[in-house]
Amino acid sequence: SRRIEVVDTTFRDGQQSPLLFDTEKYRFTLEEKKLLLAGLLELGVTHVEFFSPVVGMAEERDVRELIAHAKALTGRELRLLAHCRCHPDDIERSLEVGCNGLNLYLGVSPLAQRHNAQKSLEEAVALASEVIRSTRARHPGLYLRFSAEDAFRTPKEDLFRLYDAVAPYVDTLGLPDTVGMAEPEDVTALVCALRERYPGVDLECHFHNDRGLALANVLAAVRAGVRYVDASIWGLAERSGIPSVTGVLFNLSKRHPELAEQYQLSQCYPLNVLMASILGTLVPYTEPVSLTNRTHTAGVHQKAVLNEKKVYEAHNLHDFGVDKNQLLLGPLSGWNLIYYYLKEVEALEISKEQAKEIAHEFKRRTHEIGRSKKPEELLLELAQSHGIRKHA
Ligand code: HCA
Repeated sequence: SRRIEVVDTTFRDGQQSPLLFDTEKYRFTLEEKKLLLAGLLELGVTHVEFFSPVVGMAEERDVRELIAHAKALTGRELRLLAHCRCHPDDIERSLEVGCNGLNLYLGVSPLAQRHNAQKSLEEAVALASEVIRSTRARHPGLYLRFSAEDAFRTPKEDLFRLYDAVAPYVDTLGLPDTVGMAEPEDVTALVCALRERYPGVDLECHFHNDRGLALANVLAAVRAGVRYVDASIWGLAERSGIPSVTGVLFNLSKRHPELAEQYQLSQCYPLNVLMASILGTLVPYTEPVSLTNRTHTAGVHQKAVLNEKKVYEAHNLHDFGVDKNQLLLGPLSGWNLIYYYLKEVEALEISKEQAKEIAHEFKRRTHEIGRSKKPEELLLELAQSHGIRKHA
């Protein structure tokens, strides 16, 4: 049966993320890339996309080194892909540095044609099909994918015109939502149309998150029959990015339990933490596989979770490597957490009645929290003023 594969593009679209500028990093160092690559391979990712070497000398050197590093780290078969224009130079240099597959692209949406390709539809179709046909002739076994950039703003007849011309020579047709236009229903419709028209060709999706719909669109695409899903660590990519590798695996594995055999899902959270340590920021709070999703702040939630985690933790994040949860002591906490905190964490001899009294005062004085005190300091101060002592 069709095996779903994540295609990681942290080293390509990921390096186009504005977050690399916000953090004044601009690009990952080779050492950082090696660490990230090792993390991806440990998770079981086998498809990794790089810039084509024509992007610059530093990237060219890194791609060479990373390909050697990847082969040294694992005996598994890897698809090491170069993101390439339909340009013979890009193609030859990508193969020369050791890539064993090409992710080719060209846009024929009215805007892309006018501003990028500066070619008529017929010229663009002729260029793509000629370059891809001759690449296939020269490299019969090479993995070739072709994407029509901005597919969702391309009139369907133009998209078909282009894909009809290249489909005989490629393994996979890509479906990029370059500027985050699509809704899940649009995705379903286009994937179904492409599957019907090109039954022998695999499909790949590359969805940008401008509307916050990228992950929902991935779910729709896979349900409709897409095989390859582009993602990156944290979803880093141009503008607001694409789906994160771990968010994709976390969500897809609900309907596709076989992914738990294909991937080491417990490596998801460590991979997100690795990126956090490289960027020097926290794992984003919008990331599904995060400690944030096992953190509780409201008194009602904290009380319930103290007795039964499942009440407010519906997903088994433990399997994805988030092996603890946390209840944050703060202005919204009630006596249950205060009792738990003073008794279990601070090892104080305290009754439930005392905890309720302290909780009452704690609530009254929450305006001090964050100004002059941390919640823990205020609570210990109150416990002391109630004469509460450590266990003997
Ligand atoms: C871009 C290119 C791309 C490529 C997607 C693909 C896009 O930066 O414009 O190769 O499938 O989103 O169209 O990232």
